[in-house]
Amino acid sequence: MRGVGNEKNRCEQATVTRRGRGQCGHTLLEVTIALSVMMLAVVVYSQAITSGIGSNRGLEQSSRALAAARAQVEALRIEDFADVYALYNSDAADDPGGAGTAPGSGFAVPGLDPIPGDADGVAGEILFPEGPVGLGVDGLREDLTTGGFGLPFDLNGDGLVNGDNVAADYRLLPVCVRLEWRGPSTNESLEVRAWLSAD
Ligand SMILES: [Ca+2]
Ligand SMILES: [Ca+2]
Ligand SMILES: [Ca+2]
Repeated sequence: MRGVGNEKNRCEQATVTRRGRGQCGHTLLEVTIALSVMMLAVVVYSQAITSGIGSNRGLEQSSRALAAARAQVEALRIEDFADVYALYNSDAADDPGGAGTAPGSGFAVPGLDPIPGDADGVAGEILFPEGPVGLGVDGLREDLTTGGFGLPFDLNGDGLVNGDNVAADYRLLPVCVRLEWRGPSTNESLEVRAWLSAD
């Protein structure tokens, strides 16, 4: 009888031992899965934070760009209207106060980095409807259909819409203030357009 009892105890011990190993293995699997889920959650959470930071920075840059573009349009409005084109075009030779004395077409915006390869190294640019006049000299054109300026239009009010240079006698002046900057993940741009007049 004692031998049978011992045999029974060994069987129970063996059964307990097997259950213990089974439970232990199952627990490790659960822990492993739980850790994996936690790691995934941490990764997703950190990506959400990074994305949020980039998004906030992008919005802040866009807001800064829009404010800068509007301020630039206002700066043009308060200038002597007849001089606006010569003051803010890209040609330094026609500057009213002497060559190279005018602000010109490019302007920097604090907090906005120019895009890689930017020609003048600043994010802001002022554009007018300019094109070849006569022997290929650039001038202010009222018949230019490119650039989104809303032309052709009789800018100097002489009743004609032609290819003459109206830089000296324009009465209406279409302008585009464009900003191109390096955003958090890609290059960004923004344009504000206006028609200036003497009034
Ligand atoms: Ca100029
Ligand atoms: Ca530029
Ligand atoms: Ca005209």
